[in-house]
Amino acid sequence: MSDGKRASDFVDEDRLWQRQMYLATFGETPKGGVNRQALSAEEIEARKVLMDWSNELGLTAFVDDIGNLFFRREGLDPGLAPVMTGSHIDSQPTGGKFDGSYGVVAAFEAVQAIIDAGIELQRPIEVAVWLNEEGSRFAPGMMGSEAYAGVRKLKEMLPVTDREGVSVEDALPGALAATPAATHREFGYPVSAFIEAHIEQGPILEAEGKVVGVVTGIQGVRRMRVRVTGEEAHAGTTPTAERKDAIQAASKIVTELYARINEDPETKFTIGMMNITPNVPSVIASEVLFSIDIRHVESTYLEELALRVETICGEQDGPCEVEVWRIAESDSVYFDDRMTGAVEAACVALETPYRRMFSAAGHDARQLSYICPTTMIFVPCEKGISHNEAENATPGDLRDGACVLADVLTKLGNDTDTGATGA
Ligand code: HGY
Ligand code: MN
Ligand code: MN
Repeated sequence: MSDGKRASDFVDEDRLWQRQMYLATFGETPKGGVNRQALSAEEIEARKVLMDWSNELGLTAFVDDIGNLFFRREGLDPGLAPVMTGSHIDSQPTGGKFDGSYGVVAAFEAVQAIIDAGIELQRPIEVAVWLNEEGSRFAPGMMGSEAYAGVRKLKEMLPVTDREGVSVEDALPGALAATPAATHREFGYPVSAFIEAHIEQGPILEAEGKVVGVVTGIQGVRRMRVRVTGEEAHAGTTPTAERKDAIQAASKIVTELYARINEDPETKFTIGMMNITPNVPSVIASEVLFSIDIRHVESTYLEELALRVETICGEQDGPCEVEVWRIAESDSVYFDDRMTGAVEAACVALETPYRRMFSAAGHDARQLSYICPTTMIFVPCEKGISHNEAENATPGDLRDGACVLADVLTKLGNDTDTGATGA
């Protein structure tokens, strides 16, 4: 290590910001946001940039069968499992410049700072880029980290199609072919610990004047679909009593759901997607398919809410058929105290104002927490806005998060006690 300097001393705010802004050009939207959905042409171009950054740093690239990318800096003891850090680069269709991509850019910055500081670590460090975290194109999301952690099988993911009928299986080869220098790796490659940097996607840090959130866990989620089936008929000639109007039936269900699921202000209940068939003015709708996304920190109560959705759907006694099913469900997870302690200690040493907090948004770190000690570092975003093209953050906050990350990676990278940090 160069005269006692820490890796954080070598974090370069401008370099980090330039990388962040350059990545945001892939899928950039006129309103200043990003539309870089999983396996899209924009995301494939961005993956090539990550390969270039990896080459510039002398890292070794790996890829697995779902397209997760791993960029590895060797450690002094090749027999030790790596410490991993990273996030996702896919976005929502009206996403922002920072959601996911910050965690990848901060990871590259932290590794570069460790290299620039002349720090050799016992463990390898790997930058992980998880495929399809968002699930906006191929639902449900988290495909990369779930395949890696063994939560869901690849064969369940490959048939999933987007709105144009393109499947993951159709789209994946293009992404894999774009990074030929990445060596193939099996799922479940051993990992000693995982830490993800991410914007908070909420208002707390900014409101409290804190720079870093030491994330202690992620709240649970239930992702569901409801299909209401009626019958297409003429808008002008069909008597009211004979109509099987899917929009009318779905509207009743939606009103009931908003009335009966939202009793606890801590519940986050969202109907974000609604597809109507045939969706033309003079035909009575034959089908309404809509999404349900429920979040709550109390897993037992969350399950109660999912059951309540199913009851409400079952109560519908009109002429339309109603189906409801679950596509993804996770309970709240709580991160390893040693990992949150390591982040907290780095914040104290750097005199970076921080607070411990729970994540209301979902992240790939959930899946990693099932297989190794895990935590996250949050940084503020303007007014907490995210999943919105106005998403914004400051170069200084991004730098401070990367400084904490660089020093935590240095600590974990020399933690060879496998009991302390997994493999
Ligand atoms: O849905 C989520 O919480 C994540 O941002 N995809
Ligand atoms: Mn994200
Ligand atoms: Mn997101």
